[in-house]
Amino acid sequence: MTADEFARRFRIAPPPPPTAAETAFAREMRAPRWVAQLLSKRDVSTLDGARAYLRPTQAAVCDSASLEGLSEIVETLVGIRERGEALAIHGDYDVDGLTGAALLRTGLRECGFRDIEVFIPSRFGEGYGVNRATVDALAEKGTRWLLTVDTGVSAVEEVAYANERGVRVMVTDHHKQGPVLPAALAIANPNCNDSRYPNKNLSGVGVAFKLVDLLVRRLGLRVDVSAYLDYVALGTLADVVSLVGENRYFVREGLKKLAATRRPGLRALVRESGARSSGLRSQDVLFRMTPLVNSAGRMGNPRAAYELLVTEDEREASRLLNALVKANVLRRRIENETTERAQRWLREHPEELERPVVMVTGEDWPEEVVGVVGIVAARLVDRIGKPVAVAFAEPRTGLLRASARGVEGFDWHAALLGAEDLLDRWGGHSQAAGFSLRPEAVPAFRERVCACAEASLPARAGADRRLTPDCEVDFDQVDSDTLAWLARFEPFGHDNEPPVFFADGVSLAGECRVVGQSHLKLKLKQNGHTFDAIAFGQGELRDALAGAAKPFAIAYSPELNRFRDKETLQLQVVAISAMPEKQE
Ligand SMILES: [Mn+2]
Repeated sequence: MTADEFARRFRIAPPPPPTAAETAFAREMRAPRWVAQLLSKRDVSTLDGARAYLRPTQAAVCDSASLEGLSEIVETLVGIRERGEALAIHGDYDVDGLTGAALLRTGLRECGFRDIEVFIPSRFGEGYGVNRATVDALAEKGTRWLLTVDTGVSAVEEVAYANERGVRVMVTDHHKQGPVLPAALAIANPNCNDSRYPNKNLSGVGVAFKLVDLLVRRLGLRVDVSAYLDYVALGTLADVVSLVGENRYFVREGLKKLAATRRPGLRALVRESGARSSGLRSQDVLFRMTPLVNSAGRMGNPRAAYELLVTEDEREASRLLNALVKANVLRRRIENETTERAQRWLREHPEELERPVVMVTGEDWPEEVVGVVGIVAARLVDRIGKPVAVAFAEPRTGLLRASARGVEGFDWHAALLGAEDLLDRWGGHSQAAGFSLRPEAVPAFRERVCACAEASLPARAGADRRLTPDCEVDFDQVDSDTLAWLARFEPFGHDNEPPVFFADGVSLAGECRVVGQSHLKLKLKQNGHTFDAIAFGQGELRDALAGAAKPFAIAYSPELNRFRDKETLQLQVVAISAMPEKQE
């Protein structure tokens, strides 16, 4: 690694010092100044606000009845229940859609529904959303009612077809609507244009929870709906929606429910995650549980994951979990192969990297890549720092099928909406979307999305990556109290990222060695205070650090390290800067 790379890779901008107001607020709260700084970043500047944020209660939860369309769905369901008619639930193959379907199935059964059938689409074949084949299957069986979760708001044609075949559709979804709404019996979706529901960040499983909550109230049943927050936490974290407002409460409570869940499948997942006995954290769910649940769908068998979520049998739970573990190993292999394919494509088309939006169009890729192109796009975004779409030619249809991931400042949903006339199918959010198009439409599509990016992204996006930690915290202020305060900000996730501290004038205090694949284990000191530290994936810095003549700055977060019953405070080093940038 050259000195130049060293400098480019680690640009740490010192965070602004606390303002007078923040310092005063910290004193009022009897908290360290960084706590006030973090709270003010989250728009909290009063004692009441701080209490509500650090210890969210039920008061954060919005009234389920205020979600438009939900009351109509509940009334229809009450009729279906009274008449004992068959009901089909249509979910999705990702964790949000799977937990949503599982929550609805379990919740409706607890409310006395007997005849429920659940559909989970496959990524392979028809792909995302309601399709005609499902409608046909229902019509032939004589099932007249279809309830969607995490999908449906863009199924205009499919719902029209269902109406033709005598199947009435009730939509619960959280995706942004298109220009036309489907002719469903009712649509409950906080992201419909005219919805005034305050939480636009509700996940698909969150909407399902609202439905069961309202239904339980309507039927006057004594059902503890909070028991369903285990599903809500899992789907909400996996969908990477904003963890603010009621979502923060749902995930915080839901993680407790998940840690103590009685559902055999969820218990097996928690065990497999290797979560600490002291409590399940969002990281355990995001990095260990959701990849497993997702792997089934990525490898073409989402049903196994759904069955795991709802099974009441311990033996079946461990059998299904094993299947998921195997699928996950396979997923990892295909993901690596596909990443290599995409990188090879980019080497062969270097001009593509010059564009503001990068689109890889793989030909002759095997269909199995369909489950991993989204992850590969995300990996490329990480490296390139620009919006990326990864597409491959689907042999069955001759269409290019793509998965897209974004960067801040670029909205894939808006870009796709602006290119809708060139697309076959599309859907998604601002940061993650999927679409398909005819190969001949690619040049025009490229131009359209690149123009969209040029209008919205700063000129040198991706070229200059810097890290601005949240607040400056010197080593002499780091102790077990720091960890206790940090824990109050959990659960971490989207829009509530784990705080990153800044410390300058840091130097090596002895140990500095590479452990595992490429991690750096080191001892750091600042003003006479010394800590053990770990820097994941930064092993290549060892020589540069060992030879560093001057102190350096770090971005870090303190954590408790447990090793053989021994607990020590160590620093997780996010980045090391040989030469921290002066503030501009
Ligand atoms: Mn979703």
